[in-house]
Amino acid sequence: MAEGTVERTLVLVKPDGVRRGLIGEILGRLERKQLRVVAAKLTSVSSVTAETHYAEHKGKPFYPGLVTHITSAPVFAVVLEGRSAISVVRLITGATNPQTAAPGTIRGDLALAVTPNLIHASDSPASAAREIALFFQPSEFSEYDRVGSEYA
Ligand code: IDP
Ligand code: MG
Repeated sequence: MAEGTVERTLVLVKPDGVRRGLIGEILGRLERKQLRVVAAKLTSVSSVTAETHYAEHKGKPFYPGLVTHITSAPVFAVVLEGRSAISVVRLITGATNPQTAAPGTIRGDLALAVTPNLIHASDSPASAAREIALFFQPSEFSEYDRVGSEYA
């Protein structure tokens, strides 16, 4: 079986996760999977950034509430790197609706409502590239040797 291409993906701990004090819990799960944090910051999302980030959902009934939520308090934005990082992070995140997300996933274990579902995770290489560029400048990335990286 192929080992998987090394990818980068954007994770946002959404305002509900920040306000509930779950940044560490959420990032801990992703770090223990051996994903590498290559950029990270606590940041407020402007309305313009929110509308750009969620452009694909414009016009849907939940869109206004989604923009209101993501701009309601800071998010913790992280770029994670690793083999098949995009699909691996989506699996650990769980289904969009926390009420049906599998136990063992972040949403399945820790959330209940749909809009405040703790975490955003890029869903494809194209989305990841677009979203990473929306939240981070090239100068915000760091390179380092992670202990145990020979097993990741
Ligand atoms: P995803 O975050 O699992 O990729 P998307 O379909 O891309 O899910 O939707 C983006 C976000 O919009 C969700 O994470 C959730 O916060 C919100 N959302 C999606 N569908 C609904 C809905 O039916 N009701 C309320 N909020 C929703
Ligand atoms: Mg999505």
